Amino acid sequence: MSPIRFSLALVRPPSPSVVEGLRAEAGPDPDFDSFCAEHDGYVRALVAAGVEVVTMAALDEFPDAVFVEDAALCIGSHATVLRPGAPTRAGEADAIVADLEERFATVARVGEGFVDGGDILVTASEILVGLSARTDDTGAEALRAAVAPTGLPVRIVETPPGVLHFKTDCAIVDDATIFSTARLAASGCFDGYTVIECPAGEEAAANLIRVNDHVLMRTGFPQTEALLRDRGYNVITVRADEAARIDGGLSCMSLRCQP
Ligand code: CIR
Repeated sequence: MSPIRFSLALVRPPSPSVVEGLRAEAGPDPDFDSFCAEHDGYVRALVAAGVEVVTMAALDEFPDAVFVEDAALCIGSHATVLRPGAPTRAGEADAIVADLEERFATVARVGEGFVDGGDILVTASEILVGLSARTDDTGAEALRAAVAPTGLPVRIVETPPGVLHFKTDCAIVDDATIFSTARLAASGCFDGYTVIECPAGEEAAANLIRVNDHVLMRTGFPQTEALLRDRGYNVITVRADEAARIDGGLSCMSLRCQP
């Protein structure tokens, strides 16, 4: 199963409550209208990369629900409903079940502990789960059981201290090539993979996504963009400044899949 080929992406538009989204450090609220405009641009980029985009209902009761990746994991025709680790996000799991059941042959659930989709990196050969403030051992072990039908082994690793999610700092860009910050790569968790290191000072660009023949990355990181273009990637830049105000990036705003 290819970790970079997708036919479908599920997204959830921001709702007005997104201005109350969680953030690790106090800072200005996102602007709702600008967030919507940026989300539209993100959807256009996904379409340009060749996926059909399904827009699920916005959820005003969950300010962070636009970050739909944290509530589920989709691999082939198997979906897994996760258990987001932030108390205000727990209900996003139940809210996504019907959308998954409509589209996937099998839907499993993580029944205990906590695991956010932002802490899960799927490669061609394994599923890496980064323990973090949102993902614990119990959740990671429950995920191991829930994804058994995919045949991919789960490897539990560490997320660097102070980094929200494992994928805040890395992304898969080819079957066995990872784009990673130096601080995450230094942990050795990508030994055996080819690693492209994120330029120092542009760590906020590391949460990019490979979608079919394109790499989608945030606008405003010229060294990263040049590095990826030099390596031959077709880069699409996407503005995501409002999501960044509440610690969101590109991977978390869609569930990319091939059901
Ligand atoms: C949160 O703190 O949960 C949201 N404000 C941001 C979630 C970003 N999700 C992700 O990187 N997977």
